[in-house]
Amino acid sequence: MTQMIATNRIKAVIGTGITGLSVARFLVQQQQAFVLLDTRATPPNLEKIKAEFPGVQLQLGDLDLDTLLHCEEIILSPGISLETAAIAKAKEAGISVVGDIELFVRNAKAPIVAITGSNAKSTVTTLVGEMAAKAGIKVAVGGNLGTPALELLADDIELYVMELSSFQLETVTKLNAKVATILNISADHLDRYADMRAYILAKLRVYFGAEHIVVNRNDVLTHPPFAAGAKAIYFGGKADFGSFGLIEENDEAFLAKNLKPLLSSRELKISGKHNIDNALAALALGDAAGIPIDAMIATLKEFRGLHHRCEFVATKNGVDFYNDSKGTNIGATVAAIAGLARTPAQLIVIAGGEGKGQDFSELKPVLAKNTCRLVLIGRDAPVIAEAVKDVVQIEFANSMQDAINKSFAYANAGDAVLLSPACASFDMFKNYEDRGEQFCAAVLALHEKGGSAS
Ligand code: UMA
Ligand code: ADP
Repeated sequence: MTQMIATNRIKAVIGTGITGLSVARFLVQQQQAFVLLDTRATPPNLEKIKAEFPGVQLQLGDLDLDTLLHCEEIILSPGISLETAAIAKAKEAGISVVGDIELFVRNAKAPIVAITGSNAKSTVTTLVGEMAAKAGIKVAVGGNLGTPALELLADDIELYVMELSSFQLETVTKLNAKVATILNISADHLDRYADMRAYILAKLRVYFGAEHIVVNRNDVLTHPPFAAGAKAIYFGGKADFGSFGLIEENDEAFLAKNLKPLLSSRELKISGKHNIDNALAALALGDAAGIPIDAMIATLKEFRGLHHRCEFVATKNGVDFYNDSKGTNIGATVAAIAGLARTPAQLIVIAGGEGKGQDFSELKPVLAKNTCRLVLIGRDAPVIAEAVKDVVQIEFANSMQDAINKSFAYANAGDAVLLSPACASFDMFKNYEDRGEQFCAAVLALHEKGGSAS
């Protein structure tokens, strides 16, 4: 391998996370020489890399521009921005900079369903994957969801269902998806992008070369500024031709294709109005990808949602508890509150953590419209309180246990308690999963008022 990297056909793989590892393995299979770089002095997977790729040159710390300029192509991990000085300079000098998704697209032999958006990506990706599997299609599901794209490549796969982040889309030239969607857009990752425009432009790349595009009728930011011959299918809102929407009849809502009802929203196991949108999006994507309607309906009747996403935990003294720890930005928490509010009964929302510089006044309309009460935790609790104090009653709590105790004390039978932080978790917890697990454990251990622990 060391001799191979002396040639000018060398590639540079940047990042030793799970993406970088998957790229390195792929290049070994292709008998392609590469050098591996990571900007950190002690990055992850070092031992694994040394054992698995013993001859490969490893460069740690500040990226060496000279090395990059001597490579025919740079394969960048999603956690590193294209704006990083050495990468921007190499690009300017004419070196191709791509990501693992570009390599995946060049090598995938089956159609791709490509799913991005600020929220709901994992839920919809999983749903479409389960719909395809139910129909007997040999499907591979991954991307930002967990399994890196290149690890999914196999000759017998009939359909790829891919969750793609804006970071991954930045380095894609032409995705050529069979079906592509941006589910919704709200502020996120503004620590990486100069502004919302730059973030949205990255997301829009999902539509490049798509045969069908699935568009959220209620979110204009997801609409492509170009049509480029793709067939558009809408989801959300009232049922209509060319769309997957809702038919409301006597207090009941039916999910429909064009104007034909498919199933009642009451048959869904996932909670909240926003999950009806997610079900409609999955139907639209699956339909365009050729998944039979019957298999999709059967999946929707069984799918219980993913852990930590508006997940029902327990009822205590008539109070329902929901864990939405994955609600890590304002857009997610707005959807969770709107989806689960039960006015005139109260929705007590536990929020807070690391606020990532978001403008929390964007929570005001949904808090004002519904009967809510806020219990705030974490570092940015005072920032959130300052932004929304005019429209909602607020309490502070110093731990998850304290937040649950306070919420339970305020709640009456018929009310609900929702953990949907609108923030990152790292100030108090290992990650969002840890935060959700602590919430669930404390809820399950609650002593019912006037009864014994259950
Ligand atoms: N890093 C450096 N120097 C480097 C390379 C990476 O400091 O040279 C840092 C990055 O800034 C980042 C961390 O290392 O903080 C991980 O970056 P990475 O690109 O090596 O990440 P991977 O481990 O390969 O995981 C990536 C996705 N991570 C990111 O985009 C940050 C994973 O999404 C994804 O599951 C995986 O590829 C497989 O496709 C995670 C994520 O947080 C879940 N995604 C963001 C989100 O969902 O909001 C976009
Ligand atoms: P992602 O992979 O995009 O983070 P998830 O499916 O993991 O998406 O859901 C993350 C959070 O997004 C959920 O916990 C919920 O708060 C919120 N959410 C779910 N569906 C929607 C939707 N349709 N619109 C806005 N927010 C949503």
